[in-house]
Amino acid sequence: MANLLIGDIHGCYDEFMQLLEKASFSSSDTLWLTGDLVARGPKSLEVLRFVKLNSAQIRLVLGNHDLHLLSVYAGVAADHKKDHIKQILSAPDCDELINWLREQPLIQIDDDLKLIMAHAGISPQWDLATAKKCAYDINAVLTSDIYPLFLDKMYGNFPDYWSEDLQGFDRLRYITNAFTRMRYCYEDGRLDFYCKDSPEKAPSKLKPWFMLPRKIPQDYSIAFGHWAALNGKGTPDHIYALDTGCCWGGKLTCLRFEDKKYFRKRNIEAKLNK
Ligand SMILES: [Mn+2]
Repeated sequence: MANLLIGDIHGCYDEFMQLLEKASFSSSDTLWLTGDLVARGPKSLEVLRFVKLNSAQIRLVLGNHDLHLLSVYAGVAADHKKDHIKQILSAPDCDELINWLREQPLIQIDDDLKLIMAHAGISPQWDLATAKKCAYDINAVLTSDIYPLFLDKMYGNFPDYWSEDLQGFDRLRYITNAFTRMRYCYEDGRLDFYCKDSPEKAPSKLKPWFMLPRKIPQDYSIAFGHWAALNGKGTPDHIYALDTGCCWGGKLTCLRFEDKKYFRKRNIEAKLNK
């Protein structure tokens, strides 16, 4: 009956399967996946099929690459060759996979476990009720008939500051960016999308989002992925960075929430090349 939290899989299906075995994943467990199931790694189609098939015991959030796949499918964004998502787009079950994917949320909250998960994190400007409402609004538009229009308007770095007064696509763009792309913030909570350095090298005016004072209740843990350069390190207690860059030759990480035990699987090709 364990809750197993796994970082960004990014098409690394073989490592995902090996990690489930290593963590003794069984039919009574719940898997929490931080999103970015697809792109970069070689087997995105296999990952999507597995997650959809086992969705009754999986809690998933969408990442920026999952949203990009939806955009390519909807015809509003270009396919990057390095993403290896062609297999998905030409698969016989493509429509079913995509329609299932766009029903997935941007946040998972378990009030008994006191655990929250989002792909990049939770905006420091949001309390829990606001985060829930914002995630709900993206889910509503993604599951509507106008979802291609939303995806077309989704790209861009602004607005970078949350306000209750934001409206329409500006509001939806801020929400999507905070949940799926955020790394650094200014002291006042404004988002930055330009700095790619690790926290030691970043300008002092920028702080990782999780180092700012939070409005989320202190007794809740937060799990997130997206930021492979952290390599799982440098977060405060009860904040878990789970993307350890498997698709970049790093590892796929699983955290068993009950006893905080970690399981890891190295990228298979990186292992072979060693
Ligand atoms: Mn990501």
